[in-house]
Amino acid sequence: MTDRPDTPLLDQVTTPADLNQMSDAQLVQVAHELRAETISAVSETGGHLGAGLGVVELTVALHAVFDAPRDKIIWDVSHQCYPHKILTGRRDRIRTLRMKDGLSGFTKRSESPYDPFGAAHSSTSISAALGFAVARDLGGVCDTGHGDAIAVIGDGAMSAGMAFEAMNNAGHLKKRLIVILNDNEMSIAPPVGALSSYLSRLYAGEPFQELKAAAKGAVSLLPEPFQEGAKRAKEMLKGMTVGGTLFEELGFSYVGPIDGHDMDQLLPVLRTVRQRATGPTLIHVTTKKGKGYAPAEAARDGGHATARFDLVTGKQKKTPSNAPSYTKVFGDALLHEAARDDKICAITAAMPDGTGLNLFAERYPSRCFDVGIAEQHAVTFSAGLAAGGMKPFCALYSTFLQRGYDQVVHDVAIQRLPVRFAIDRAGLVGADGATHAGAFDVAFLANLPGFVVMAAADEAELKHMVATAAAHDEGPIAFRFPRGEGQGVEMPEQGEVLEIGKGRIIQEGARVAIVSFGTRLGEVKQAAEALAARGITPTIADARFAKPLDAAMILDLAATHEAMITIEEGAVGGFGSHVAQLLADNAVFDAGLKFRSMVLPDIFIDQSSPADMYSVAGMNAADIEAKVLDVLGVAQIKGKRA
Ligand SMILES: Cc1ncc(C[n+]2csc(CCOP(=O)(O)OP(=O)(O)O)c2C)c(N)n1
Repeated sequence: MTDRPDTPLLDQVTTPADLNQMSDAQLVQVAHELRAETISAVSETGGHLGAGLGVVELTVALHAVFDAPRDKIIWDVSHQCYPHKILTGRRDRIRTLRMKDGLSGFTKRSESPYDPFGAAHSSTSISAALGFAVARDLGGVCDTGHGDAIAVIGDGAMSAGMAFEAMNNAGHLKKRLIVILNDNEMSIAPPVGALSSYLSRLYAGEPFQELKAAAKGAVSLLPEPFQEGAKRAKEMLKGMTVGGTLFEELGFSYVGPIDGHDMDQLLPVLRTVRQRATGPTLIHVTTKKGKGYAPAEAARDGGHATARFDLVTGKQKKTPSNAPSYTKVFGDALLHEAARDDKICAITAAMPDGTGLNLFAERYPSRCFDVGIAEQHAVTFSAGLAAGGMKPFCALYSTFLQRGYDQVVHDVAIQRLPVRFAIDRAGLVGADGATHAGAFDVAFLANLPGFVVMAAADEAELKHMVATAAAHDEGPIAFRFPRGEGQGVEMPEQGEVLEIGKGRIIQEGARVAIVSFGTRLGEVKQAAEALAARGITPTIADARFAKPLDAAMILDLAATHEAMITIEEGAVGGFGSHVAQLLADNAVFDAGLKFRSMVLPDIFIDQSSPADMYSVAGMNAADIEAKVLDVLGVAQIKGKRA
């Protein structure tokens, strides 16, 4: 392990309490070593790099000044928590980040008492911290005791509605609560929106902390050396009108902006706030994403997320792929449709690259909208666009669409507005774990009257579904596709408009019909090959639609087979449940059809490779084969013979 960094001081830190004994100069050195250790670990594991590097000094300062786990440090999104994990007793496992049975890439209550609140979706930290603050004041009992509640939230996450809802409530409740706004002028992509411009204005030019604090009487929250300047500024300001910051208007004391890489600013400000804060206080810290690692600093996204990489060159170690990613296929297919129809527009919630809309944004900037981390708004904005005569494609990850669910029901479905939902990362996603699994969208969309819900079985099917969605003006329509590469199938020149509610037969067989919804079809085909060796040829169908179901096809298969198995990359309540309902309603079970539905198990599956997660879920080819044998009673007979 010779290429591990030399970290003599960090080696002495096993819990944050060890930092309390250190001088400020030593804390600077610890930060330096912590940065090196973080870079070294992520070069081995891959993961979120840039955000963590940006908060190294802040992490050390917070743990040196506050008393976790009694004080609750709540990291928003928590993709920046690796340095925090290293300081809080998890350094020995830091090189297992995001791996099976390893550390989660996010904070997780079950992992450590130093993670008082789990996250991964953004903008929840202020609400959670306020909850802790109120619980503390009402005498709530917490294993780790009660102290300060501190939310650390990025400028990107701060733009979401939830953050404002929480500040609105916090300003009203007036509880002691500390919010640290980590402003690196980056989201994953460059941040968008009026709040982002506002924050930039807050520190354009003058020594803002002195003026604003003076104007609002927050001088006492500044450490001594700053106070002098602030008093002078106050004198200067007499007779002038200075508006409060937005945060002050919401009832927070505002301190900042301060340089989040300068311990000489961080430590005294945090100490003073700790000593003197009475109500909600916001400390505005400016940082640089990817700080201290040149390749991350230079990257377009500040090194937001990375594969494993070479420490010296920064070059990422990715396995080359043969097929295009589903995301890329979607992005290209939408471009194709948009070239033919100028009413098509695209909406992303802060993920232009992740959703493949980056190309669309370049080609048709006036028809592409990055609305910031604001899924609820993205959905209703799309509904408005549809009502106004446009053809909006609202491109969200399955897991983030969850946040816009009422908008899907209330604004889109009830009004039967033709919003096209492109649902990426549908199914299990691997290293990001349970928080990012796209497990529920089929269940929560297919039960909505008038919704069309499709799943692509491969990348060619995805292209057809984009064309189908573009052509569908009668109401809402959604298509889902997984993370990762396609199957390598031949791509059609032009997407074909599919008949709504019509599945397709992939293979004619006998005795058992496997009806697949989505990309498990590949595993089903593999299972069929293995079954052929046993003389069993299942019929295979690709349902394409969970809503409306191809009732004729399914009932026909039920009538001509002794058993039926459905499979989908989703939780119970989705495609298989709708098929079961159809069969029950048509008295098919009365006639003795054997029916099994393969869905994700009723657990949240921890991070691992997607293939391994699917094996935990029992959804790989071998599991499908076993299910067929089981439903046909073959396994038992074999067992009896043995
Ligand atoms: C609800 C939700 N939508 C989208 C995301 C994807 N996402 C993860 S981090 C991130 C950017 C966060 O930016 P910021 O808060 O400024 O933190 P930074 O990464 O710049 O430190 C986004 C959009 C998410 N985690 N949660």
